[in-house]
Amino acid sequence: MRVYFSEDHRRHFPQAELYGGQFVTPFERPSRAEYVLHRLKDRGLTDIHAPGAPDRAAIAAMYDAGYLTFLETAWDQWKKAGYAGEIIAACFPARRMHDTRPPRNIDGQVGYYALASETAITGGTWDAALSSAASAQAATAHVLSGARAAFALCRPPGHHATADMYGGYCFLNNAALAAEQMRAGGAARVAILDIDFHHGNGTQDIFYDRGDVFFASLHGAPEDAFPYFLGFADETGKGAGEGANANYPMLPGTAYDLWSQALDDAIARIRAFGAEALVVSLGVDAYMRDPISFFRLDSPDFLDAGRRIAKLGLPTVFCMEGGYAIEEVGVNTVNVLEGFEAG
Ligand code: Q9C
Ligand code: ZN
Repeated sequence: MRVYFSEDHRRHFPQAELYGGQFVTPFERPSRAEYVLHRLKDRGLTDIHAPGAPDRAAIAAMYDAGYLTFLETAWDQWKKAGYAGEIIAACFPARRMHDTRPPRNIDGQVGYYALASETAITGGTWDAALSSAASAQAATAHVLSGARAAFALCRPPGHHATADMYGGYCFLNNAALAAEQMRAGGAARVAILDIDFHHGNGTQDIFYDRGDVFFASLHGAPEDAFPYFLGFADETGKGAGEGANANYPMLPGTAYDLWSQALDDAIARIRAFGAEALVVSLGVDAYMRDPISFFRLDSPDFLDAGRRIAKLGLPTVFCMEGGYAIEEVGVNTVNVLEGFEAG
């Protein structure tokens, strides 16, 4: 399986994540990608390519123009305001306040475009986010040209990003861009399967009223897990998208016996939907030793999950999402890919 990866991911490396009332070294850090890359090479998956330039038109078509301008200019604005630290959101348009009037002031803009405050923006964040999107786009182009599957080793991840909000370590929704590209490339119906521990709120939001893109997410129940305010089982889509959204919220301590039942159900739904192409949001934070998550999957379970996903028989793009048990991120991620190739 071909892999797309950009070294530019390193340009996003904030010093700070707001966690438990303290600033800590971000869980989402550059070494995550290095561990995945190392494991790929160890296992003989050495067909690794740099993605080339991102397709900016495809990004502009999916995204809010004000949001893209914000991401591109936020660091300069922040510096001009005289701030010494990294960009962290500290105010939000909360209930009964205006959430459709972007402020002129940079602090206001940050709160307006952020969905959470754990995610810092630095001088290299925008270029890194673009390079991550470029990997997803290149992997998708490769699959559209006839390959069975490709892996986009995206960093930063994407599935929490909506068309106009960043957060949860995400800025551009790589999997959503891949799915839309599959549609443009001729797949009448596309499915996105999100196995990251966290609900893919951004992906769900982008396609919620669309009947041509099915979204299924396996995740920690919103009552207990970030992003807290979306991902309930009764979110089934709206308008033309009614029935094209499937959430599988699960409780703390969920292990592979239950998780794999949800996976099988999601796979059956994708088959019934008639998807012609598949995008997998490949997070491995469902792992038992993940430091910020509460499922109990073990490394061999990821092999089995890959095998089950392969049974769909669809052209498939894998986009890297989360996974924070740093040293095991490589093994678990590549296990999904190897399971898929064996299945
Ligand atoms: N106390 C991804 O896996 N912080 N993002 C949660 C928990 C945000 C995860 C705080 C986690 C975001 C791509
Ligand atoms: Zn996650």
